[in-house]
Amino acid sequence: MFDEGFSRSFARLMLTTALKAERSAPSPPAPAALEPTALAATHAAALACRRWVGRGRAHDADAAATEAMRAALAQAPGRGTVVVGEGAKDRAPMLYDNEVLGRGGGAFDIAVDPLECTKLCAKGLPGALATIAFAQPGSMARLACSYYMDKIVARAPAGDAIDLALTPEENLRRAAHALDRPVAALRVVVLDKPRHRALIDRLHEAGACVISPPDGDVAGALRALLPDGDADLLIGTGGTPEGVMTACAARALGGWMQARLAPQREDEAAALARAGLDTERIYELDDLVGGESLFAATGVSGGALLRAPWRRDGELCTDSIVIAAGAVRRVVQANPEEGLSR
Ligand code: FBP
Repeated sequence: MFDEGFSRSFARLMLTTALKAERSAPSPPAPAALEPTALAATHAAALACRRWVGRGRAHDADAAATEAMRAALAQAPGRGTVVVGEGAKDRAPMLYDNEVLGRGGGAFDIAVDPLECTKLCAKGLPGALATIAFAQPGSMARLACSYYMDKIVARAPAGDAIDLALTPEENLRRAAHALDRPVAALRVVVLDKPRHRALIDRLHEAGACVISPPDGDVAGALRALLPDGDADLLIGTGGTPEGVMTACAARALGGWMQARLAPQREDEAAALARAGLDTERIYELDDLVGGESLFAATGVSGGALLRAPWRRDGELCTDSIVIAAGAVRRVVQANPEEGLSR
């Protein structure tokens, strides 16, 4: 139909256009450069839900944290896509999967739980956190239709020795060998959930010390990942968004993690099947987050990891942790108290 000369010019034109588009696409901000955005988002969420601590209103606390985080992320110097957000499994307020936030520019991925441990917040118990993680665009696992996953988390050298496919007893044995300690000296975090009863019994039987908070496997994983953490391993089934955020912390710290999708309800299992996701597959850390990442959290209801917001000289202060580029930073942020809801 067209002569050869025309086809060649057309192909050249298409190539030039594609190259120009590539050149003009804004480059993604490095996750570590997004630290101020992450800290602003978790700080705002923690302050917004502070008035709901101990009020028995989990939904209101979640909604306040979510709205504050959404407003803070709208100011991000880039275009963040929510890859996995908490909320769908409990029909709670959420930042929606595929929601795009920010002032435009280079793209980045977001995993988020504006209020991790909603129930602890509602009950006024320690452990609730505002949490977020960022990673290079396209690098976070697309697992939004999954609510739960089996997780195993550790820092080196135990991490290099263990495997989710092995029994808990074998993992304890290998971790103990790697750490040159007896199994009795190992500390393992497992959430205190009915589904973990048999696992906890087996770990006790094997001689390990089991730490069982009622909720909070992000904080539990940090106990096993941070260089000064007081645990050696986290094992068990918990939320998928929490898992992806944990992977971002693990990757940024040079830690170790594996996960496997573990649907807890029929609708979840059906959604995984529809999406063609394999519940046998073991996701390595690189599968969960394949690029540079950052994790940040701010304390909401207090606890060993992060303080609840507090007043100081007419200012409201928050306590945050940010993990990026192999480093852990503790950050106190202050806001003039005037105008803030109590
Ligand atoms: P929420 O923010 O949903 O309250 O999460 C608390 C938590 O304990 C997570 O840390 C954990 O991953 C998840 O719940 C486990 O889910 P469930 O409470 O349904 O067992």
